[in-house]
Amino acid sequence: MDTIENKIVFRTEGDPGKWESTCLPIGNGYMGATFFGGTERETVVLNEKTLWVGGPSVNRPEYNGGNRKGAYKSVKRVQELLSSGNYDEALALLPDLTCETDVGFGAYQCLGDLNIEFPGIEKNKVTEYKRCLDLDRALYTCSFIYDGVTYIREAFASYPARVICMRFRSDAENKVNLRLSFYKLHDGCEINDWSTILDIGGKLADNGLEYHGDLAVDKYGGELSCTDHVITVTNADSVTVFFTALTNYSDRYPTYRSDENIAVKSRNIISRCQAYGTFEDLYKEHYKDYSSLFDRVKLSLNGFTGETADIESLLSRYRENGDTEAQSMLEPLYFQYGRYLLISSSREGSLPANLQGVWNESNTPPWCCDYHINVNLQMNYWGAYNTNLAETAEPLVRYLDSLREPGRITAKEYYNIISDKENPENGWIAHTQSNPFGWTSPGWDFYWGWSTAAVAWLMLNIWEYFEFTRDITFLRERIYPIMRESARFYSQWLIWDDKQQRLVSSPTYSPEHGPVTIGNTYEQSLIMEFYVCFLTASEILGTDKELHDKIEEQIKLLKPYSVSRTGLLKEWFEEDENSFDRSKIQPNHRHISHLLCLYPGCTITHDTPDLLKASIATLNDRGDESTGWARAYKVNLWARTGDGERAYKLLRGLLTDCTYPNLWDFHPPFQIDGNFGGSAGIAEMLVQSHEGYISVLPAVPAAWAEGGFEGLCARDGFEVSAKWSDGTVREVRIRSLCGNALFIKTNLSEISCDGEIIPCECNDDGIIVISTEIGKIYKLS
Ligand code: FUC
Repeated sequence: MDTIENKIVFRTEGDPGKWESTCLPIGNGYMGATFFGGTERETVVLNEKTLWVGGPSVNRPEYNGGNRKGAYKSVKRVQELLSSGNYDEALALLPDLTCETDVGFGAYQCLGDLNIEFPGIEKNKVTEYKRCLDLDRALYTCSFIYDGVTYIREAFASYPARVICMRFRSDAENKVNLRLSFYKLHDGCEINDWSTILDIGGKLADNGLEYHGDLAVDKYGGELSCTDHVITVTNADSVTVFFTALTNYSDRYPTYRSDENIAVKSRNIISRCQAYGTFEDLYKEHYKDYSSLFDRVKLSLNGFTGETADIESLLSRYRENGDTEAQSMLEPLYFQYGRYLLISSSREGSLPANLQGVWNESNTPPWCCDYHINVNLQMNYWGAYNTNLAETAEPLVRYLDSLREPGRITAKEYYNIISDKENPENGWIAHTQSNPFGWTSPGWDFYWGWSTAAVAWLMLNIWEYFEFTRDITFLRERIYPIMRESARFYSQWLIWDDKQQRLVSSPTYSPEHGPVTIGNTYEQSLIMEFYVCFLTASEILGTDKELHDKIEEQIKLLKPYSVSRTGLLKEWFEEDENSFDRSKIQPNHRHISHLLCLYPGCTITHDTPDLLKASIATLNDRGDESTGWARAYKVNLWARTGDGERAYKLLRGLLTDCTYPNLWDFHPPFQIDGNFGGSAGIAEMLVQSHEGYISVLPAVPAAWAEGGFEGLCARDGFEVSAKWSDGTVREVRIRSLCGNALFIKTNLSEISCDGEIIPCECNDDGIIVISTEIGKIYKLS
C-alpha cells in the first residue's frame, strides 16, 4: 500500500533550551538520545533508562518503598467511620493512609550531554538546512550545504547492538572536523581517555547506583587526537561514533542491583559493534530489527503519498485551515509516531516506557518521570496490541511481576492481607505512582496517592496481551501468576456495605477530584472488569477453581454502575444523596475514571444501551477541552461509542492544542502518554474487537472519506487490513494468526480464501462467523 513517507522534517535548528518541543528522539528501549541539529554544534541529550536516584542506599538503610507500618488499622477505622456516616472523623485519619515518607522515591536522571562541535562551520552561511526523523527507517539525519560542501549527519539507536550510532560525513574529501566531549555529567563522574575512546562512569551520590558509558570514535581519513577528555578529528572523510551506557540496576527486590561488571559489558558492546562492520552494516542489523515491528502496520488517508512538508508548516496549515492534505498527512504521521516512540522506548529487557518514554533532559523531571498508574502507564500501552506491537509490552509484564514482592508488604501494612508459608503469593498491591525500586505504597498525599484499583486497571493491560496474541504459554507463565495474586488481593479486600447493599472497596477516591466515598465507580468497575478477565483466564487454564468460584460470587455483588438523576453515569455511588459533598468536584476534570469500562474496559458496549447513553451524556458533560493525555483518552472513548466525528474532533484538538512542533504530546509539560493514547485512538477508530466480533471502521469521520490500512490487530489473533472509499468499506483482508473462529460484522458479502469462495453463516445480529486456519488470509469484498 502506498502511504506518506513518515518523516518529521524541520527546516530550522532545534534549541537545546527548548528540549521538549524541538528535539528529535531516537531510542532502543534501554537508551534514548535527543538531537537538535545545530550546524555549529550538535547537542545530544543521553539517557539510560535505569539511571534513577532513590530506592535502597547505604545513605538510606530504612528504605522500604514508603510503607507505613500497621497502617491497616487506620484504614479499617476509616472504613468503619465512612460506613457509619462519620465523614469528618474519617477525613481526619486520611493522613495515615499515605506513605510513611517520600524520601527515597527518587527520580529518573539524565545521563549527561554529548557535545559535538564542528569547527569551521558558520551558521549564517549554511543553506539547504534540513533535519529529519525518518520513522520508516528509524534514522535521524541532519544535512546542509556550507561552502559548497554538503554535510550529512546520521544517527540511530540499535536494539540488537544496544548502541547509539552516529556518522558524520560530507560529499567532499577531508572535510569532516569535529570535537566531541561530555558535559552536564553527574557530580563525581569520571572521564577516562583511551585514545579513540572516552569512557564515563561513577556512582550516583544518592544511592550508589553505578553507571558506565563508552564513546568510541572511528575515523576514515584525517587525524584523531584525544586530550583532556576531548576527542578531536580533523580533515576526515567521515567519522563514526558509537555510544553505549549501562548501570548496575536490576529489578530484583530488595537490593535492586546486579553484580554485573558494567564497565566490561559496556566495552564488549562497543567492541562487538566495531568488529561487526561499518555504520551501514550496523544500520542494516538495526533496520531489520526495527522494521520487523514497524512495517507491520500501514495507514493511508485520502490517497496522499510522498514526503510530508516540514513539520512546522504542516502543523500550522493543520491548525489554521485544516486542509485535507495537511490532515491526511499529519494524522497518519502522528499515528505512526506513537508506534515509533513505543518501539524506541520499550523493548524486552528494558524497563517500561515512563512518563517521557525514555527521554529526559533533567535530574528533577516533572512527576519524577516515574510510573504513574492512575492512567499514564496504562495509556502508554494502549496502542501496543491493536497497532501490532505486542512485544513492546513485555517490559510492562516484567515490571508488574517485579512489583509483586514489595507489593505484598504494602498489602500487609495497609490492607492486612498477609502472604506467608501457608498462603504464599496471597496478594500484592500498588498505588498511584511507582518507581523502579518497588515503591508500591500510597503517595504522600491521600488525595492523589490512594488508588487501590490501579492494579486492577493494569491487569486489563496485561490480559489484553493474551486476548490479542492468544499466546497461552505466555498467559500461563508470565501473565496469569500476576493476575491470580491480584485476584487474591481484591477478593480479600472487598467488604459488605449494609447501607449500599453491595460489596465495596472502601475508602475510595476517584482520580483526582471529588470527595472520599465508599465504592466509587472507578474502583468498583475496574475490579469487576478485572474479575471478568480473571475468570476467563482461570477457565482457559483450568486452574484455581476455589478462587474462581469466590470471584464469580463477588462479581454479582459489586454493582459498579448507576445512572444519576441527571442521566449521567455516576462517578460516586452516593452522588444523588443530599448529604453528598459536591464541593470538591471539578466539573471538567481531566480524569474520567468512571468511564474506564467503556474504554479501555469492555463492559459498557452497544449491548448495554442505557449505560452507553449515560456514558455519552457524561462525555458531553465533561466537555472536550483538556490536557494532552485526557484528549487522547477521549478519542478512544468516543471511538467506542461509535461517534467518529466526535472522536475526530478530539484528535484534532490533541494535535492542535496539545502537541509540540516535534509532535510530542504535552500536558504541559511534555508527557508521552498522549502520544501513545492518540495513536491507539486512531487505531480504535479504524478497527474494534471488544464486543465479541471485529468491526471495521467503527468510528471514521467524514474527513477520512477514503483510505486504507494494513496490519492492525484484533482480539483472538487476527491481523486486519482494509480499504474504503466514500466512507464505505470496499475490501477487508484478515490474516488468521491462531486459527480461531472469526466473528465479523460487515457490509461485504463475498468471502474467499486462497481464491475460493467460502460459505459462511450470518447470525441474528448480522455477524458473520468463519472458521479459520492458521496463516490463511480471508478476503471480504
Ligand atoms: C496523573 C494526572 C496528572 C499527570 C500525572 C503524571 O496523576 O492526573 O495530570 O498526568 O498523572
